[in-house]
Amino acid sequence: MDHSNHFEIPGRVILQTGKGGLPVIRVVSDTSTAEIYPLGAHVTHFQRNNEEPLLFMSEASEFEIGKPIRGGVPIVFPWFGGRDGMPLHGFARLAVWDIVTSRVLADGSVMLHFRLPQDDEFATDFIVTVGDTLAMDLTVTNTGSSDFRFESCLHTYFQIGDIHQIAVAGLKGTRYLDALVSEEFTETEDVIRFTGETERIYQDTAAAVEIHDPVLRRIIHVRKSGSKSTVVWNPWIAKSQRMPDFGDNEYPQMVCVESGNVKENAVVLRPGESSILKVEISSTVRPADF
Ligand code: TA6
Repeated sequence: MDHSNHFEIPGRVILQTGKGGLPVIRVVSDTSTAEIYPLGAHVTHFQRNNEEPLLFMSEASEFEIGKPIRGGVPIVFPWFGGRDGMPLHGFARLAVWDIVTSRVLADGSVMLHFRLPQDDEFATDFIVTVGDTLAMDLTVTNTGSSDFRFESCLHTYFQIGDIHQIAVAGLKGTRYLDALVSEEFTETEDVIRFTGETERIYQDTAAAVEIHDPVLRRIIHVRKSGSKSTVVWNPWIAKSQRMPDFGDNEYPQMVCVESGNVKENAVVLRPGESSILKVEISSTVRPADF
């Protein structure tokens, strides 16, 4: 890891010792705060001033080199899901990313640029802009001499008031794979509601998604570009109990809405080509009658 702290900006970008003794970068914009671990270039916290945090972080998460962090925004790359003998969701989130630069922008937001340590086949950059929204750009460039096929996903864990009361809108009419039964369906409902373990991989959708939360009285907006897949996941009770780094009683307070390009939406880059996955997270606070 880059141990120099050239990227620090007094009062804005501060290198601290985080959980598990790992380095963490605390970011302070005019209207929000965030925390990013160089391990995985993992955004673990984003909170707009005077609002509840927008990202969920498991109290049971491990913070250890070589172990995934459970919560926030895991960067899934270069594959989604399991692969024989390889880490779940790829190796990018297990790597310690270099910090290229940081900057305070004219609107009072703060930008940080991370780079995955060099690989001959591809270059991977992650730019996070912390401000009134949380904007994340994952850029992959094929630096090799043959086609490069990969999956990617910003596997975002959102903080919610109660999984039983939220509604996820924006995916009506979209085809999805129900990963629990390995069967394809088309979304017929205006909103998705949760009554049990849910893991749906929506394909060929560029749609923005809204999480309506009457308990925290807000709507979370997930806008994206360069992405054809949206994954919606909640582990519910049994799977929560099977995950050692996830509390048995945490599932009501989180939902994953993941934006990327997975399965049949995987990306193929010819030599020299790049692709950018952009995700922007924001929220609208709703009046008491919501
Ligand atoms: O995206 C859903 C999923 O594949 C679930 O099956 C579960 O394994 C989850 O991802 C784990 O994600 P994480 O990034 O926390 O390891």
